[in-house]
Amino acid sequence: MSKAFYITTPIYYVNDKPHIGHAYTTIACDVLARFKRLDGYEVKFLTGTDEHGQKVGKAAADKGITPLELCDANSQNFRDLAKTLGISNNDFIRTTEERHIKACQALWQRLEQAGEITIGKYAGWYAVRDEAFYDEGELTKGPNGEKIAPTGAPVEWVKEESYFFPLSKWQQPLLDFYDANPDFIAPKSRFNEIYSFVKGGLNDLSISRTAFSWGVPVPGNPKHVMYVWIDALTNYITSLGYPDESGEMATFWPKSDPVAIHVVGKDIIRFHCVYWPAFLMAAKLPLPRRVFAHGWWTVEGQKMSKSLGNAIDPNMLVEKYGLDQLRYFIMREIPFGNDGDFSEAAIAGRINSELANAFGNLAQRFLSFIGKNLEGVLPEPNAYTADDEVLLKSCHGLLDQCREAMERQAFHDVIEAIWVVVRAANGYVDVQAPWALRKTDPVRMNTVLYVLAETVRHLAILIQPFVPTSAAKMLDQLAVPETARSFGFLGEAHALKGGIKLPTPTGVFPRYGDPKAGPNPGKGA
Ligand code: ME8
Repeated sequence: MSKAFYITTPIYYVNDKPHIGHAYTTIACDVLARFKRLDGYEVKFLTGTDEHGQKVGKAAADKGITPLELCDANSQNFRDLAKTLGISNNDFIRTTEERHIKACQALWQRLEQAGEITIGKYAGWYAVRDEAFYDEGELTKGPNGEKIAPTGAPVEWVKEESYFFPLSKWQQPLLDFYDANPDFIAPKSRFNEIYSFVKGGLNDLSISRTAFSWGVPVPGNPKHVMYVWIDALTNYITSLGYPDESGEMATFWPKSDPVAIHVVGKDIIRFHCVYWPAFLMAAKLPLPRRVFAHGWWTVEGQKMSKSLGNAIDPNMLVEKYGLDQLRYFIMREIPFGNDGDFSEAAIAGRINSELANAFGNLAQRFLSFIGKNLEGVLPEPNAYTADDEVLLKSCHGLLDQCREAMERQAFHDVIEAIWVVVRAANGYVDVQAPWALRKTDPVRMNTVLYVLAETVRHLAILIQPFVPTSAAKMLDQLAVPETARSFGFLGEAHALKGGIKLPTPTGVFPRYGDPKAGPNPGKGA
């Protein structure tokens, strides 16, 4: 039976244009999904758009269109982005879909039947921009003396009939759960942040609104629509077919040994690490395995904002630098979990030093040498020297290292482990100098070229999740069949056969020119 793995991005609000921040989360999830598939898992990968709430209602009204018209247009931008980024999601959910409304209402009824929903009156502060409630004590004064939320969003006093979820009652069960599952929230700093937040006490949560109607109607009382976060979080099980608990629910949301990982930005951890597990516990449904909250990108040292107009369009980056180049950079530049800064100088630098010079050249040099001098035939190896054994051993040990880092969602560590071998292989070329051996010791030259080919085969197989198109080109050039590119083919048992004919090599990772003036190197790369 195959192992299951479920990976989700947040569902993005449709009132924003997709930018580098959204691309980041989605690419990270795609890398994980691809890694797990190559490692033999049955993977479900979900992304989508969050389409209800007061914010969307208001934005549509401002434009003079219906909320659904706004959602249709803007949801498509996220779907198109996923395509541009080469994302391998198996489902794209929209919260306005019938299947989702059905799932939300089923979850609501289940909570109601469990005695977890009561009706009362809500009076308090609400920030439409954040779609979040705030306590008086959390508010500060804005520039004009008005009250603002900790995020800087304006708040309004809301007083209306509302349904409530008794979140306070779940304080201790949540703390017990965190204690028993210290890996539920990653990285550790976020775990600590949530733990102390919950320890500080929880207020019951208003979970319905009557002031607007753009939402999922509360079953039996359609004057109310559900609070947008109860609606949004439910998407993770809607996609699995909930309320039907067989099928994908049984596979990807199992009763024990959870397999789901939610990757989110650090801005929305409270919703994912406090509300979501509390709703699930109250509904007596299983919990996901982990919420990983990554850090925040700034751009050229500045926070991205609508007013500054500095949000970076990922489509532009793909056009300018190439898709794999962007995917590699974004996963390499900052340790996953930390904040980071996006700069064009940094992406150009990594493309040239790491992809073009280090990895691209490693493959290109020996492949064109074989093409020119050996009629493109991969030579048979002879007896291995200690240097050969060391390099091959480091290749054979890579999968375990990558797996271990991937279990922690430490993408940067996976890349670094691969690059340790890239650097070792370049050092090996310098020491062995195969080009000089052609005249002096062709037998030894054959072995060196073979060891390099076998090394690049390992590196290219393992780097596929990050740079799928380029890795595929590299594997094509080594004549590795498409059916022999999963992690099961790593190691000696599936080593390349000497004597095979290799296709004419072409460069896989071109250099990027002057970032301001240069031609696009990534095109077609
Ligand atoms: O919060 N740096 O949607 P959203 C890194 N609909 N990541 C960033 C980023 C940045 N500067 N800006 C955005 C919502 N992100 C809800 C989610 S889930 C049930 C509902 C990414 O459109 C990051 O993943 O505001 C963040 O959590 C997400 O976009 C917020 O997307």
